Amino acid sequence: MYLNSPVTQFEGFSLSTDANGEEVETDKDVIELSPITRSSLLTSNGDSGGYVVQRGNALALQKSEELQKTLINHRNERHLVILQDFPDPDALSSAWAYQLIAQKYDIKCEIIYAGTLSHQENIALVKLTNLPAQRCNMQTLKSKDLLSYQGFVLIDNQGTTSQLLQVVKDAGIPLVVLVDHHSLQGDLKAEFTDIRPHVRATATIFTQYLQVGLLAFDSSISQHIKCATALMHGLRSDTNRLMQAQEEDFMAAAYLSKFYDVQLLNAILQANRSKRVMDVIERSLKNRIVQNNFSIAGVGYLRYDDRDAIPQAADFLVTEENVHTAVVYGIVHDEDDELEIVIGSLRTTKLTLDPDEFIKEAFGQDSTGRFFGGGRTGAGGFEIPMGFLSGSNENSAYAKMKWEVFDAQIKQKLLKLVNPKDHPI
Ligand SMILES: [Mn+2]
Repeated sequence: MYLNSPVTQFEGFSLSTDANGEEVETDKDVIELSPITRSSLLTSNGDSGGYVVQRGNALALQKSEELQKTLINHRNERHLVILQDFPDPDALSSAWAYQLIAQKYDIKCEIIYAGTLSHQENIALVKLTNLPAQRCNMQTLKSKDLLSYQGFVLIDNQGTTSQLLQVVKDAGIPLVVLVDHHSLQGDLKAEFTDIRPHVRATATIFTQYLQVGLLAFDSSISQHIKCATALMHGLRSDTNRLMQAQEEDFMAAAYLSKFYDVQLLNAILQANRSKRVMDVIERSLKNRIVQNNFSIAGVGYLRYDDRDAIPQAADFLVTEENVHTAVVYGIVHDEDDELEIVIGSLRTTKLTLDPDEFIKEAFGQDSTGRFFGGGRTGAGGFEIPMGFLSGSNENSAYAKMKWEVFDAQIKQKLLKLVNPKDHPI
């Protein structure tokens, strides 16, 4: 079943936040270490109800100390920080925070992604803050001197959404650090792992690392102000402007509020949509079918650079009355490589719908056992490579037929879950 019962959700929540006697023990384990300052996390919540925060923070503190040890072990190395092919603000800002932290341990990090920055806000974020992330496709990465990197790092992803993973694996580069808040996607082993699916944004996790002293932000350093602004943007965008934020996320936002630049954030948020994105949203409106409070829309073919129009269309469709979940998908084509891929986004406001389970159940796995997609609270996505059927779209009859087949198949798979009664197994 893809639906979590409200009870399960509640239990999941209380498990991660409940106070109990173990807390003291957890503290004891780590108290021996560390130059990390414990004060900012653990003493700020002495009032009633503070235990909820404390419990989460004991984990944050423990993880920060583990991360610090790992960084110390890797002093003077060079690492590749790999983001998903189409990085979002949460990934971009968290990677930047990681780079700044690692710098303190004389580790040089290059932040790379294989796809493109498609969302207008992401382009604005990178430009306005000088965020040090670089596009690097598979060819470019292969042509680098891969022996000069002693490790790679995955942030806000677990390798399943990056084409670059295989290249670094083939080159024998070890996975040093893995930090994410999506549900567990595979069996990648990292020297340091911090996967916390109950936290709403990776930016929250990195803000906690900063807060306990892995790097002290200084409001007289412009780079710190910009990174704090980026983290605030990442945190807001992964929590639906804090609407889905939990206490930990709010605490992180409160910390960032001491450093971030409101005007800069405003400038990032006011980036305008391109006409092509508006056209995709228009297509999604025209093509949508609404059944059982699900709105489903195929938008046909899109250019690679406009890929982010799909989640934006889903964001829009989910705002319709009597709709709690929207799924938008299209065929994205990369003109250079004749490569085509079906890309889809899900947005939901239904608390009991788990996007990760929904997408995994709807689309299943490929022949290697890898799921076509997954998700987190409120949002999910999927990518289905078209392989042999890619290209030849100059034959418009073929292109049309191809779209119709994929459109029909995706709808069938989704509607099986939307109207389970109509599709007895
Ligand atoms: Mn995220």
